[in-house]
Amino acid sequence: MDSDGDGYGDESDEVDGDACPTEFGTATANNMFGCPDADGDTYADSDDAFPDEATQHSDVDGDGWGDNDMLGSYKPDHYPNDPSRNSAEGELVCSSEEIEIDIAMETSFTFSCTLSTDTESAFFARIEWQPMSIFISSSTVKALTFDDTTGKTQTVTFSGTVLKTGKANLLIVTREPGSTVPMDTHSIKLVVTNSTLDADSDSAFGSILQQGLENPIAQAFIGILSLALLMGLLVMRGSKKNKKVEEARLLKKEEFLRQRQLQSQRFPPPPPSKF
Ligand SMILES: [Ca+2]
Ligand SMILES: [Ca+2]
Ligand SMILES: [Ca+2]
Ligand SMILES: [Ca+2]
Repeated sequence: MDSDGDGYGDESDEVDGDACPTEFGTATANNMFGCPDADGDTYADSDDAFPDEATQHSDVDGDGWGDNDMLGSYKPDHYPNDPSRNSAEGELVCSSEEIEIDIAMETSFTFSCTLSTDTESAFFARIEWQPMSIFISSSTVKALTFDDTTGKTQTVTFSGTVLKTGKANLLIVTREPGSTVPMDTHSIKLVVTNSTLDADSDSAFGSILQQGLENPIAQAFIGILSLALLMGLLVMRGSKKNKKVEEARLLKKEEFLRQRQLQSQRFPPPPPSKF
């Protein structure tokens, strides 16, 4: 009898017996013939520490990382019997702690980072730095493979182009894909200046001005200057007013003369006497 029709007989004690006689299943590993196996890795879902990950089925130390540490497997545990360690471990050392750039002389910069590991099994590593508005990088991620042929130390080189002056902290992070915890990090201080702007002399002028303004003699001088300016303005306004009065007076005079002329035309003077 094969009630669930998966090819395994209902008698579980016999050859090819179905360990799950009422459930259709394809599992074969660990004598769990005929039980459901969602990820198809031959391990029954009930016997699979990672029922949806085909590359892993056991986790002996129970830290959530799989015992299969082959390259490309899901969350490979490089320390399968140590619950406190799991992903590959390494130390990152970069060529610079601080990079200073005078944007007037150059805009590009490079640095290198070396990852050293003592993890025995093969693994992938990513070395990444975060792009920021102060620069553009030619490549932000370097992918490395560590295996028997590569040795335990590898170096990558990064390059970037700065876009403006300022300061930034470049954070370089290395991690094994799938791991949320970085293997190691390194930070580089990036200081970008521009010597053609001559920021120092500007600030020197500013401080002289500031000192001058705080000097009592200078303050008195500024006071007198302000007063003189005010008086000058008042005088200008006064002469403008006088000019207006003068114009009005002349207009009045003209009008008076015109009126007198009209009057003399209307009443001409008597002709001169013959005597
Ligand atoms: Ca079955
Ligand atoms: Ca499975
Ligand atoms: Ca699995
Ligand atoms: Ca472990």
